[in-house]
Amino acid sequence: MAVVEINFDGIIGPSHNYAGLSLGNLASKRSAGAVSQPRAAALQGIEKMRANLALGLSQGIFVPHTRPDRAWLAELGTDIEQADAVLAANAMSASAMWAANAATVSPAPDTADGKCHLTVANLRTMPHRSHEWPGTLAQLKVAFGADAFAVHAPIPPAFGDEGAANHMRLSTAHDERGVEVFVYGLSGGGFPARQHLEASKGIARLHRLHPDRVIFVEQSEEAIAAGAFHNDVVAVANERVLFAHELAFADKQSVVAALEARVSGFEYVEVPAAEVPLDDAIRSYLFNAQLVTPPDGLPTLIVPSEARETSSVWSWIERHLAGNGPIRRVEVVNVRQSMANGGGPACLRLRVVADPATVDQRFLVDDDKLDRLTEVIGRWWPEQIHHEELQKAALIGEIELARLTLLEALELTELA
Ligand code: SUG
Repeated sequence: MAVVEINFDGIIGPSHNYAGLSLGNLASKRSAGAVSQPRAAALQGIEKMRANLALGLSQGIFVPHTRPDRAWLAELGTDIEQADAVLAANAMSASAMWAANAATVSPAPDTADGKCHLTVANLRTMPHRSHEWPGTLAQLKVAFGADAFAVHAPIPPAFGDEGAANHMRLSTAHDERGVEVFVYGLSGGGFPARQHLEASKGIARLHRLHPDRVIFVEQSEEAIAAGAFHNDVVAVANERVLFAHELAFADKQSVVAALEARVSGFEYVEVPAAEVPLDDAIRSYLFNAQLVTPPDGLPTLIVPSEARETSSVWSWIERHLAGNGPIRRVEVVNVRQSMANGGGPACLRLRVVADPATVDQRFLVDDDKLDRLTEVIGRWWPEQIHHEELQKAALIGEIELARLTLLEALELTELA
């Protein structure tokens, strides 16, 4: 089989909750203290994958991490029973669901050694995310253990790296040589800039990318300050198309010029602030959409329901579809539980361009496997979590058992 784009979605874990841990992520702050619904959340994620399969796309999964992360708490000299409430919430977060932050991926056509390179993200800016990488790395090593891949350890924590959420790839087709765009932040006003230029440069070197086919782009301070804590909240690329908000980049002209010079048939689709204010774009996650090319060839934007409910955004989409723009179809998915802590359709997935035959098949799904996952989640995932319950023994027991049951169903108990 040929090299295709596979979307690996993080299965939303049984500890999914609203602890409000992410400074600079406005949805996370808005939802702090709300009652979460892990079962409904995970089932929403499964339905999104089902919709992608129905479009003819290749679909993979990553499994939830061990929560609470007892090893991490032990490194801090405590445990889940004794830890103070905030530290306990940091150890219980299901944030690994947002697979766009799992790793940065450079597919084989772009690299000097013809391997698909993956660097696990260190996620060092947010404490609750900083301990994801060992669990992610363990999965990447199994899923991408074949010779076709090179899996790298995280960039040293001196430099923040948040993975594919700050990385875009443009190419005439997925299996053609591409240009990789690394977006970093210098300042975010009152909010942290999570992606550091040194980290991005390190990844480009480790992945053996040709310097002429790599572009480093500064994210605009205004976008970060408005709540775009990752570039994928204000921009998304697929094949020849870059779809971005007018205020996404510090120096838009140079990004567009660099891509025009390097990608044949490059198309830039810009949404002006006058039509969709930055706040509307961020609240609706118009750009945290999956921009994909299904086998029927119609470039498709998979947006969250919130995009349809935001009038400026939906009007822009309708005008674009009615005109002759490059996005030819829009699909709406319900991922409200994830959206409520700032994770849209694109946050939930990691794109890997590879031959599916080279991936450990346990990480790939079809409708039957999704049916089995639905059963496990429907039976074992907690229905709801009140924020004050995060340290309760009964809930913790339920969460640990749920994860183990899932690993058994997927025959992935080596990750237990
Ligand atoms: O890192 N939210 C995640 C959302 C990640 C979205 N990913 C991409 N844009 N690719 C984050 O801010 C919320 C945690 C909480 O509310 O407790 C959280 O971690």
